[in-house]
Amino acid sequence: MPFHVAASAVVLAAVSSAVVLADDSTLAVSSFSANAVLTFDAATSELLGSLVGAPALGGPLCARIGPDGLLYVASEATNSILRFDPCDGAFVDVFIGPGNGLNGPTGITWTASGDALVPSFNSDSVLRYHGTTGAFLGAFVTTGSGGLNGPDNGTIVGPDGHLYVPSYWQNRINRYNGTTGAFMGAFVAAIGRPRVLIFQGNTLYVTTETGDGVLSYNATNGQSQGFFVAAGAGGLDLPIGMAFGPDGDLYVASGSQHHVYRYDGTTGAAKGIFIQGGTGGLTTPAFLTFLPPRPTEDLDGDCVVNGADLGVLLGEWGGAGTADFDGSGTVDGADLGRLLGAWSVG
Ligand SMILES: [Ca+2]
Ligand SMILES: [Ca+2]
Ligand SMILES: [Ca+2]
Repeated sequence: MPFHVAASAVVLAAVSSAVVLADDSTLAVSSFSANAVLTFDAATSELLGSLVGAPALGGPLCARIGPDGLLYVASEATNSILRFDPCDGAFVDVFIGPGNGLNGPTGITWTASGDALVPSFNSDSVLRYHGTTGAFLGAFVTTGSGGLNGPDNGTIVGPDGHLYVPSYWQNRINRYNGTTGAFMGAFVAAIGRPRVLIFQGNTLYVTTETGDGVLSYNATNGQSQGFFVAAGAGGLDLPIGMAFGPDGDLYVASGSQHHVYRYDGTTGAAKGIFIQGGTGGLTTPAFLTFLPPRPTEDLDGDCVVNGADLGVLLGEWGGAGTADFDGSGTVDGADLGRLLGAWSVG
């Protein structure tokens, strides 16, 4: 389990230098053709390992942190939505299994009321599931509504609460009512093979496979703002996965070259290849997700905040130490309160 080994190495480093924990972010990359979700150090791009233990991971597309803090992975080839612990990469459970309406699930997103919505690529619909139990609640967007054809992995509930669906074969981004699922019209009427959508500020960013770049739109009215990452910038071809990093840069993955490229998050200017295609078997990087750093209250780095961490804190009581969460210079009751507040996280 290489992911665990790498995580332990980070912890050992943290013991000698508490600063290491502050830059502990991980980039998860769904490697569609390798049937794996690989993890990389977000600062150095070093390969850490992969999500482990899933019984049936095939053709992973969207991998998104859910309302419960777990990592949800759409496993298209096995008609499943799987859950993983984003801290140690361990498999948690099958949240939605085959036979619940799924026919090529590409993504997952959540309504304001907490239901999970899953685009089903081959049935041209978006299905609704109970957000806690995963129970199938029927079609949210019915088959072919608004001409939907190939709802893809960037499907997401936008800042206005409505559902935005990249309709792959239709070359369009459709909008559906976030409460009823009713078609509201094409938000973007013409875009070549749209894949991943990101709302940031008042801008909608979209990877376009055939456009070889990242297009940008006014997030309120869909008005085009042109290319943010120009066609072919830095060598980019067939972009699919995309995410903004904690450093503010935009990371964009090429489905044909298998690289993860890096672009200035403000100007869109190319900054080179961040992860080389083939690293750790990386092929067809279809989705990028930056995972939250491990909670600082997890002092021993085992991804659980429990008595072991309390023991570390008590051992430092009254002095300086890694348990001085608030930086007051002393490990005391305020730090204890924080640890107890984070208890059993992981
Ligand atoms: Ca279709
Ligand atoms: Ca711990
Ligand atoms: Ca303190």
